[in-house]
Amino acid sequence: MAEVTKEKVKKVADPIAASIDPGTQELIRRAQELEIDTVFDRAASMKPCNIGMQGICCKNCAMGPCRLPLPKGGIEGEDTRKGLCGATANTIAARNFARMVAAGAAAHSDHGRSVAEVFLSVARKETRDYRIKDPDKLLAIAPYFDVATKVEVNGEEMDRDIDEIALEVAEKALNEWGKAEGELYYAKRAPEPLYEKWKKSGVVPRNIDREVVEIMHRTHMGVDQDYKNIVKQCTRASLADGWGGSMLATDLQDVLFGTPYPLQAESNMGVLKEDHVNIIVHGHEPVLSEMIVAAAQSKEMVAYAQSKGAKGIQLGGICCTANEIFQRHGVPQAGTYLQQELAIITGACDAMVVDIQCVFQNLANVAKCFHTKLITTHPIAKMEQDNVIHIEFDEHHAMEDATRIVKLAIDNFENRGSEVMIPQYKATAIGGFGVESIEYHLGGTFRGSYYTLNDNIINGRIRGVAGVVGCNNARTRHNEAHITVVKELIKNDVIVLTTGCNGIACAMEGLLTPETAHVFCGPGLREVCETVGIPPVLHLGSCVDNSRILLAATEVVKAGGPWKDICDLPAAGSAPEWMSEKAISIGQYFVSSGVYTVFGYHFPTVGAPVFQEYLFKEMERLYGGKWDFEADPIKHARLMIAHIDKKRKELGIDKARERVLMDMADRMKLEASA
Ligand code: BF8
Repeated sequence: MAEVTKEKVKKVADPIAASIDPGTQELIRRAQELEIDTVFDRAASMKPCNIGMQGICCKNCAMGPCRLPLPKGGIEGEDTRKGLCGATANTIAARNFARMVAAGAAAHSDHGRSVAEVFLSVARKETRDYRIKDPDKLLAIAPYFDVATKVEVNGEEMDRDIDEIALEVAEKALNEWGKAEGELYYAKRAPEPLYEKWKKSGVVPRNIDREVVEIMHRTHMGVDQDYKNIVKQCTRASLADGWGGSMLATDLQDVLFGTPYPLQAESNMGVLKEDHVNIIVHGHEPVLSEMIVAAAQSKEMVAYAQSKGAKGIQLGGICCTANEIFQRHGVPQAGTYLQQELAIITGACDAMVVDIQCVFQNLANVAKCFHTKLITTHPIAKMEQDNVIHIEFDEHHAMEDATRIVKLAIDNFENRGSEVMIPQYKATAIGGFGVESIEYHLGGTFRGSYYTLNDNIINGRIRGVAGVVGCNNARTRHNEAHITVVKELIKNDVIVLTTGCNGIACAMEGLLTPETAHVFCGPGLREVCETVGIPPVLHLGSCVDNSRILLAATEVVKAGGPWKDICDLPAAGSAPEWMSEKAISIGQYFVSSGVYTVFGYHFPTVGAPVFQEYLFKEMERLYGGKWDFEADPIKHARLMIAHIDKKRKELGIDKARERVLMDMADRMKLEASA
């Protein structure tokens, strides 16, 4: 078996050192028994390039690559390193960093564009397979596009026709990618002081595509050679992602597929069932996965599966598609980014359907060793291996495509080999939180507002708010930093908002349940969670849904308190195991929105200390947020807590917190002296 891959693997991974999850460890071991290499083994046998990872290799022209390693013992005096053209280490690292922002912003925003195109088809009634599921959300976002929701008829104000509103919003939304004049509509959703800072610095995005293109131009050989000016464009492009492409993706997905509200599901590979047809949906755009869910749940397909000897159809998600179908339908998450090959190694995956982003090409090699049908669906994301089936997904006949894919999986059930090994690990998880549901949960229909959250931040029961997000990285132990950072935060009364693979990691670990509050939280956060009935770790969706974190922070600002802007809040961001260029774009828009943001694993600018200092210190003067890096997860969380405490002190709410933390002995002393 697997002769293709067997030869190449020099070393194999130690399963225990590779992941904290026992199910993942079992499957790594299983793959090794079958002599099929996985990302964990490849990480053990191939080391990263030390110069490239420090951001100081320039390959932007054919005179290079120019490599500018740091001198042994560091830089004393002037940094004289330069490439053939004279580009300094700062310029090279800034260009590389900027290109990561551009790629990340492009990925999120192109995803958003696809959703906007489907939305326009729906508004034009060109497809019957999708429809507007949440008209209230449409009415809520329409004003941001200057689209009227009321009309005057005979002097009376009436509700405007919803189809008309949809069409106007769809056209204006799609225009955000390439409009010739003006600025992004959503920039004004930010708190006013933040918008004013962007305006003053000249970084309000003009349109989404232009900001990405401009990074590519500026970082071409011989253009922008001032790292501060390059970072300025990083900010503008990243804002076009966070407050543009990603936010539009989230909003339009909510309009089309429904705004998530809390629901319960399960997480980890144990959700697969030996006696069911198992279909893994992997990638990012819910435009595909929504239809697969609908097809797999249809009576006809279930009956067809039963006619082939299966008890039913089990869907499972990997990566952000997992988050999308989890938050809207309660479809279980099979695993994170690093578990994608392992889903096939179970031997129980009848089909894996992928679209865009975070998909390993090695899936095709692993699928060759099993009966699994690997199906690509997106015109921009194909694979060269000949065992991969391409079924192009089109919104005009989406249900037909989805049914074809599900049928293919069902027909493949009988080809399953006898060697099925599904690790029996899974955890219950509550997901589906968002700006709207947090408001509802904390205030109910009677008093739905962010007031309760603000009140508890001010009185210190909630010490602060953290957004912990992002990928896995095969260079670090799978899920270890994610879980350690989150546990340390909630232990110290910091409520966590999670998305992406961190959200799946937390779900697998059982942290997305209200009961977690009792076991892992500090006393203040526990009290709030138990009173309101929410988990201390709130799952807000996929990586494009980091826009929900921006909007939740904006709601906290708007609901009132001693703060005026996001940067004043006792809040911090984190990506403990990042790997994707999208993570860099997210980090940059968090920082440019005023959030202190800590990355784990390593930072891709360490080879250019002056440029890094600019990101880590000086950026704070512009927007109130800054980057930081700490690989050790406990120290990482403590940096975030220290920042939160600093903000509490600046706001004058540190005293309130001390009062809350008094133990019983202190209280008795007080009572005795009264
Ligand atoms: O967009 S967290 S590994 S799945 S990049 Fe990819 Fe990272 Fe996972 Fe989603 Ni986000």
